[in-house]
Amino acid sequence: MTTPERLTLIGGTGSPYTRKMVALLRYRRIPYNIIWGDPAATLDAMELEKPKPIFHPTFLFRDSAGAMQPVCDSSPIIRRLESAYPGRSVLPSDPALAFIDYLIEDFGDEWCTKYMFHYRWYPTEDADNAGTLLPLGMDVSLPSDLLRQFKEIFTQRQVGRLYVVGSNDTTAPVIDASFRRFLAAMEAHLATQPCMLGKRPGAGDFALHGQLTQLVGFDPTPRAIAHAVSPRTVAWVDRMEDQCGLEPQESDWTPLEDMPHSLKDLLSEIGRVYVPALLANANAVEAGEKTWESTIDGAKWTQQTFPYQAKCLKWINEQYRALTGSDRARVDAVLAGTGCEAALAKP
Ligand SMILES: N[C@@H](CCC(=O)N[C@@H](CS)C(=O)NCC(=O)O)C(=O)O
Repeated sequence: MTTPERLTLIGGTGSPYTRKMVALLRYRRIPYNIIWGDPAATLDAMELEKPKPIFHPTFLFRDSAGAMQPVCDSSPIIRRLESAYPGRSVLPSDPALAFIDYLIEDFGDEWCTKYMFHYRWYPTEDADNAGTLLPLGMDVSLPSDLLRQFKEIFTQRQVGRLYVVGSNDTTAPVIDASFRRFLAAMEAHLATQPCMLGKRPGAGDFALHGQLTQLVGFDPTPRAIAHAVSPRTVAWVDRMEDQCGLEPQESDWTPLEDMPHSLKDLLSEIGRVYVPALLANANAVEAGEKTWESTIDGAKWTQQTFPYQAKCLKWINEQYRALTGSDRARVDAVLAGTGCEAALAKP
């Protein structure tokens, strides 16, 4: 009997998407080999062609001809793994619930990452921490003089990129207020059930977990905020790291109609900050503008246009339109008054 091949991925300890996927692989009991390192350098050493764009993590999938294909982007990879490895699904079987999970996953990947990047490089103390630890995460034996050089170059580059995600002196208080409201919503929600949509994790839990491994476990400023605002979230991040011992049942998804009110608070945060950003970004992509400006939570927001996030909005709408009329009505009832409805108005 041949043992099935272990799945290989390349990524970093300081990468929220790597941590999202490692936790997911553990929960799904998918045998994996992780190579801690830079995907581009690792693929070069393996003489494999690099995907464009290349991200942490990069997965290696064998194609039908038996060749290794490097693949990036966690959300489609999650769907691919669902068909390749049956059981312990992270996608709720109720399509209406699956839509809410999708929305939470997208928010985790695309908005919570703003908390992550902002706190990592905006406060001096955090930039100093990341500048030292990220290169060491790639090579713990890095000689000290090289570490100093890397730290300087890398910190300068990342701090210089803050404006790209919309982090600046004007938006810093908006990002901070959003992070605190998000944590307060998590605190209330986790007091009612251990996962976002019941007693078993969905893709959305893993997306939030990935970003929170950094916000709680790596960067000092958001760590202190998380400990002060939501001890339940702090404990949740550690538990989510390895859920291989959970035996999920179908009944562990909370029926949409029985969700605690705290889910609404989480969705309201998505509607308050992420949905306006998605809409303004999509308009900018349509108009061919390289940057966009909008009002988010009452403050002026400027950032670079991301074609990828216009696709996110399109995918959300495709998922929504694929629902039957009655499931759409169930989703509408949950989203009513959260501000998320505005994302679904695109033709
Ligand atoms: N949508 C992608 C995003 C992954 C991503 O943005 N990864 C970051 C690191 S956490 C990255 O590799 N950025 C490119 C770079 O830093 O050069 C996913 O879900 O996997």
